[in-house]
Formats: sequence, C-alpha cells, structure tokens
Amino acid sequence: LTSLRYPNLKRSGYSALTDKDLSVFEKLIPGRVLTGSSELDGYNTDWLKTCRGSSQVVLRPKTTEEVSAILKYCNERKLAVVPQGGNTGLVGGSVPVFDEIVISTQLMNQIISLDEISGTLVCEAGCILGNLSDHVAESGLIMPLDLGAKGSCHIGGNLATNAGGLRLLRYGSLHGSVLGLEAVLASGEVVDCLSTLRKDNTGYDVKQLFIGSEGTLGLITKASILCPQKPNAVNVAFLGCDSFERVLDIFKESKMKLGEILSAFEFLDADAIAVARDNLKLSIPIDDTFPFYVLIESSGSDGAHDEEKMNRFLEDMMNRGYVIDGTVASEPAKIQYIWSVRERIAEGLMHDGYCYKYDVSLPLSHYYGLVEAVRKRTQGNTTRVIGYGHVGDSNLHLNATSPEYSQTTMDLLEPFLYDWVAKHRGSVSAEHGLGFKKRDFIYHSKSESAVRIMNQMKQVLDPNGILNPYKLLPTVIR
Ligand code: FAD
Ligand code: 2HG
Ligand code: ZN
Repeated sequence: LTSLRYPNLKRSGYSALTDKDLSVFEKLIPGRVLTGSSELDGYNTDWLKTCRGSSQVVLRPKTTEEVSAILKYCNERKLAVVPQGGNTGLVGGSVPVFDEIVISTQLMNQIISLDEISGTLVCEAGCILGNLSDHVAESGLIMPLDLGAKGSCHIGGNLATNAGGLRLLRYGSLHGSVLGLEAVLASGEVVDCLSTLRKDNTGYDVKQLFIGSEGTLGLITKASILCPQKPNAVNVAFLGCDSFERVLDIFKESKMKLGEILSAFEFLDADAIAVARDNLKLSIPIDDTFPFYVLIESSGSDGAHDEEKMNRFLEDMMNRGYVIDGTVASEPAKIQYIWSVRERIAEGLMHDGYCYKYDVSLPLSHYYGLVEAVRKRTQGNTTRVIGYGHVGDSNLHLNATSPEYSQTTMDLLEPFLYDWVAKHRGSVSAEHGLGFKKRDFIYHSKSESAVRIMNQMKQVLDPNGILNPYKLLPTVIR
C-alpha cells in the first residue's frame, strides 16, 4: 500500500485490522471502540489540518490495565498504534500516517492525589492541562507549564512531547518537574516509575526516556508532577521597541533588574502583531506600528515590592530609549488579555490558509537573522513570514503562510531553513518535537551516534515497531 497523501512513503508490513480484532477490542473495552468514519475524522486529522491518516478504529481505554491488554494484543497481532492525547501536536505526530489504530487517553482523566505541602500532583495521562491548573489553583499551586493549547492538550501529551511553553524560563523543562510516571510498553508490560520523590539517585532515571519520546517507546498512563506555589503578585508589561537588538538589551537588563521575579520573556515582530490585529481582530494594547514587541511577566510574593521593581525597571528602559512605549498590568483580566494576544498567534495564522510552521532554537546572536533570511528568500511566495516566541529560552517560532499549500514555497523553505539552523548550531525542533514532519531532519541537530542509540532503545522497548511508526526516528538510520 502506498498512501496517496504520502506518495514517497510505503506502509510497513503491519497486519490489517479485521472484524475479529474489533470484537476482541469490544470485549476488552465494551462500548469504547469507535468505528464510524465521521466520528473518526477528528482523530485522523491534526490540529494544523496538514496531516491526515485513515485509521478505521479509535480505542478509548479508562485504565492502565486496559491499555496493557490492548497493547499486548496489538503487539502479538502486529497491529500498529498511535497514542493520542488532545491532538494539538504541531508536527503530525498525533495522527495515523496510514491505518494505525488510535489509542486515545480521553477517558483517562482522573486526578489521583495532590499533596498540598510538597506540591506533588498525581494524575492520569488524559487530564486536560487547563483542568489541572484550575484544580491545583484551589490549593494555591500552579502547573509548572502553561501553553496556548491548555484548553485541550492532555498532560500525557505534554510529557510525550516534553512541551515547553510560556513558563519554562522560570520553572524549567518537564525533565525537571516530572517526578514520576507510569507507562505501558508495546508488549503490555507496565513500567512503574510513578515516584513522588524529589531526590532519588538509584540507578538510571528510566522515566526520562518517555519524556519527549512522542509515543514511540510507550504509552504514558499516569504522571506525578511538582507544582510550584501560585505567586501572590503577577505583573505583565507589554512594550514596543525599534529593533531586535533592543529586544535583546531589554532581556539582558530584565534578568539583571527583575532577577528572581522574572517569569516570562516573550517577543513578537510586527508581522505577528498584524496576525493578532487583522486575523483575530484583537486590539493591540499599545500603538501597533512598532517593529518589535516584548511581553515581560514578573511573578513574586510581594505585590508592592514587585510592582515597584517592575516600574523602576521600565522607567530605566524608557529613559535609555530601549523601550519606546509600553503598558503594565496587574489586574487579572488585563493580564489575561495581554497574554491572549501572544498565545493566540498560532490560531490566528490559520486564517491565512496554509501554515509552514518552524520551531527552532538559535543562539540569540543569530536568532532574528533567520526570519530576515527566510523573508528575503520567499518574497513573493508567501502571504507573510512572522517571527515570535520564547526569546528568553532562545526559542524562535518562525511561521510562513500562503493561501494554500505550494510545493514551490516548500522547496524554498526546506532544506534551506534547516541548513541555516544547523550552520548556526541551533536545533530544528526546540519544543514541538519531530513527529512525522521533521523526523528526516534529525541529523541537522543530532549526531549519527546519538540517533543510533535512539534506534537501539526503540528496538529494545518496541521490537515489533508497533508504537507510533513513521514518527521521530528518521527513515534511514546511518
Ligand atoms: P497530542 O497532540 O495528542 O500528541 C502529541 C504526541 O504525543 C504524539 O506523538 C502522540 O503520539 C504522543 N502522545 C500523546 N499522548 C501520549 C501518551 N499518553 N503517551 C505516549 N505518547 C503520547 N508546545 C510547546 O511545547 N509549547 C507551546 O507553547 C505550545 N503551544 C501550543 C499552542 C497551540 C495553540 C497548539 C495547538 C499547540 C501548542 N504546542 C505547544 C504543541 C504541543 O506539542 C502541545 O500542545 C502538547 O504538548 C500536545 O499535547 P496533546 O495532548 O495535544 O498531544
Ligand atoms: C506557542 O508558543 C506555540 O505559541 C505555538 O508553541 C507556536 O504555532 C507556533 O508557531
Ligand atoms: Zn511555543
């Protein structure tokens, strides 16, 4: 079988689904086997509407034991599967490529425990991030990660992609804040690493393997997460400046002057602001004619102290001419509005038609140079090329759009963009992962020896290759 959608890719030799398989699944999880084609549409199509599979069945287990029984059966039958959480992934990793069986964590959404003193949350993989945030907030805690997709992404999906997001600058990556997890291997074996300990140096840290493995090594069923204290005082500044050099100056100064209360440092260029203004009809909190905008958040424990610190910092930035105009908010509604201008850019880009999405890490000295280079190269072939993102983490979101997919535009973008990133010693995927779309660019950021070890790990944990095939690992292992 060769998919019409992916003419250069052949389906591997997995078994095809039979009626007998369906009746086995129906016995394992009665009433939770979806087969109607209209019902399956959403599970077969990714958030960006650029990848579509043709799975015939979606399984919705409720427990680890059910996941284990399903995987054991699929492994013995050599049926390929794709784990799916909220299906908000941006690299085509969460949907089938051909007819892989979708295993959705939608019904695994129980919160198991919350220790208010240590801040340890234990929950099932299908809990929606936003619901977890609301839950821990009642105990004066926050989740260590926050992202625009919080209304639908699952915590299991967050772990599987090692999602970064808007708070990474302050709270670090999930490799630090995940204390434990439970996962089921392709064989059905349950790997219990559901520790709640902060310190535990007893041998290899096996749970780390699953964080960022994008569903290729096991299906994550539970997680234990360290939740920070909810800050008493939050301030958000939205600033306009006249060059990218100024953005970097402000970043350096904010680390010095805001110190321990700095909790986010994001930037948007004028073309990103135009997406919020023109496509989403959002009113921009300050004059909308600056070439660059910065969003700075401070979070601390003393409102008066933090506000004074922020105001002194901003005054200094304006006196020095680094900031031309700005607004500061401390009321929750205004803070939320300013954040929505930043968080909704991904949604706004979809109004242009087709979106070529890139998520790279670059040394700050070369960070915006990529946007300029891509703009120059694709001039006349795109509606716009925008740069925005987590500049405080050296993570650039570069997006180009056009009314519909164009192979000419794609050929201008790739491999040019990835070569540029590799030449400047960056990463071709900072936080979204490799999934289906970027797996063959892995060598731009990882050595052949590192990829060989990844492949060996895959062979050990999933010898039949049933877990999320055609994802993360490249077509050719060198
Ligand atoms: P899915 O999309 O369902 O799956 C993603 C991958 O994880 C797939 O490979 C899938 O097979 C695997 N997977 C899912 N669940 C499991 C499981 N239980 N066990 C094993 N594998 C599993 N990402 C960031 O890093 N930072 C951001 O700021 C950010 N913002 C976003 C904003 C928007 C509007 C959108 C649409 C996406 C954004 N993303 C961001 C992308 C991102 O990867 C996630 O939204 C999120 O982490 C994916 O979670 P999900 O539950 O939707 O996973
Ligand atoms: C964000 O930071 C997400 O908003 C999405 O990672 C980035 O869509 C993008 O380019
Ligand atoms: Zn991001």
